[in-house]
Amino acid sequence: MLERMIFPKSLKLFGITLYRGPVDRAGPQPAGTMSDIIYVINGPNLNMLGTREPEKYGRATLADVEALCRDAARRHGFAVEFRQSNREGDLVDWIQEAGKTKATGIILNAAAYTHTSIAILDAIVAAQVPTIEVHITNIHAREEFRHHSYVSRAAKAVLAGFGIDGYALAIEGLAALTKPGRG
Ligand code: CA2
Repeated sequence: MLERMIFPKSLKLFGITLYRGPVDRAGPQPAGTMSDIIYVINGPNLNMLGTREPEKYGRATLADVEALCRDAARRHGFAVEFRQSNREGDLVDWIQEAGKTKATGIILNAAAYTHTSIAILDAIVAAQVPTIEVHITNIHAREEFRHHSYVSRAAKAVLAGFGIDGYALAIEGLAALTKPGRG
């Protein structure tokens, strides 16, 4: 309470409203402004990272991926909403949330839903938030059914095959893309 009085969330000075950032995580964003939040959204089975199939997905856990993302994001002044779910609808809800809160970007590893989900594609299109698709493995060097991605149709960029470093690289890319005057 006292903090809110000393450091208000917004301050109107000479007709200009200044917003303190990072603003309330995932809270509503004033009309027309972009938050400094990036959503890192992970799909089904990625909670098992580091516990099975290390030859394919490596030994790092999802907690390691989160730490990596927070580190990369901090370098660019982004706050991170890091999420994982095994349910398609959760991914859709979070993409919508990123749109409503005017997130700076979404880093999305939709895992197997990449190859099946028109619902996730529709959510990305509707959200109008730059979305970087990430895959730990090179999906094009794997089974035929992994070669097609619905997500790619709406993604600003795609990274596949860099292992978990792809997440950090995606955040670097997002920072470059969202610099004023770029796009
Ligand atoms: O390479 C990727 O990041 C994938 O998105 C991973 C998905 C796969 O369905 C996509 O084709 C490519 C699978 C995620 C499963 O993750 C596991 C991790 C450890 C152990 C078992 C599964």
